[in-house]
Amino acid sequence: MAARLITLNQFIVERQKDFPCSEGRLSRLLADIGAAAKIISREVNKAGLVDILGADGSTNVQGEEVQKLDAYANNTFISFLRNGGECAVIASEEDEDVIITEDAYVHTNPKYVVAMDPLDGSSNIDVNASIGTIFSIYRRRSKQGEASKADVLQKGSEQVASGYVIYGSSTMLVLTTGNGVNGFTLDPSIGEFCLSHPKIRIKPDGKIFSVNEGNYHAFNPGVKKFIEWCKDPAKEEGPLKARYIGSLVADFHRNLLKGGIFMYPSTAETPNGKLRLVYECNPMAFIVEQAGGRATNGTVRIMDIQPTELHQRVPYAVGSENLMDQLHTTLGVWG
Ligand code: AHM
Ligand code: MG
Repeated sequence: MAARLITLNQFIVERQKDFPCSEGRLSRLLADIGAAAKIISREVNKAGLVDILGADGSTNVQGEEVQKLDAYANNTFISFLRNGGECAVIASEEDEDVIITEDAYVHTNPKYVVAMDPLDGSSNIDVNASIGTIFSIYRRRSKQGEASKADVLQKGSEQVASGYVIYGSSTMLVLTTGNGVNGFTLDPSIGEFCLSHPKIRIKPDGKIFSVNEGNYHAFNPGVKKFIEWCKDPAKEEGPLKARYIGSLVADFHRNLLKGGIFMYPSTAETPNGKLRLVYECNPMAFIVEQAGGRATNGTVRIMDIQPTELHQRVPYAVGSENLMDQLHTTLGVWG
């Protein structure tokens, strides 16, 4: 008998049964995110055929060139989240301030807020390498009609759900709602995300390290020492493999499935590293912890950091438990 096919929406509905008091509103929000991801996947797949590649000329709040697909992905997510009526506030990498979406839905009292990077790794778009969407869901804290930025500035440990979509050789959505991690692959023939990677666990011992070694000269001595440890052929397991795409979702996804560590450390010029706490580091941290791994800034668990700004950056290390232990032992700042 053929294995039972479970779509993302069926999976979400089945999980909802575990919470008898649930009103199904998170399920609807997750379904909206899945629907937006399918549309973006379609556009990403045909990006080389239509005039959607390359810069559209404007710059985002990080001072980076906005690619047309970035703007498309941002607009698509905002439109689905706004019209879905379950989201009170959206924070996006592409927008300087939060977008209050409850205005048209004050009567339904949306219960959630979403932080997202609609299209991460955008420098990879025009060379056809993998890119992704990252999202994070929190319960709103404000009263009905009073949604604000404060609703988004919550610690990662408060996340209700998080996930990412990788637009790779196939499109996959990886999701946690705090009860393990599951991966769904988009079957383009039926237009559905189908459960393909149930109960993902990250190996405690990984064999891959991922870091932009072009910045080696600027890393602090502890980070340099750890990189030398990774490459050391004399250790029992031999040297680790170096793999770096330069697209967080793709680097993270590979390490999640194969075991490894990803780092974007600080340098003297960039004391907070590059990656953004709220919509890049926290969602991935929730996933990796749910899969048995760890995520820190080298000193502190990422999900324990109180964000003070929407686009705040943090040094980031994420991956397999034993590699993270080795990193902290080398840096000398973790138990
Ligand atoms: P983006 O949000 O502007 O796309 O930048 C984030 C990306 C991550 O996907 C990736 O991990 C990192 O930037 C790579 O940076 P670098 O090219 O400095 O190694
Ligand atoms: Mg990004």
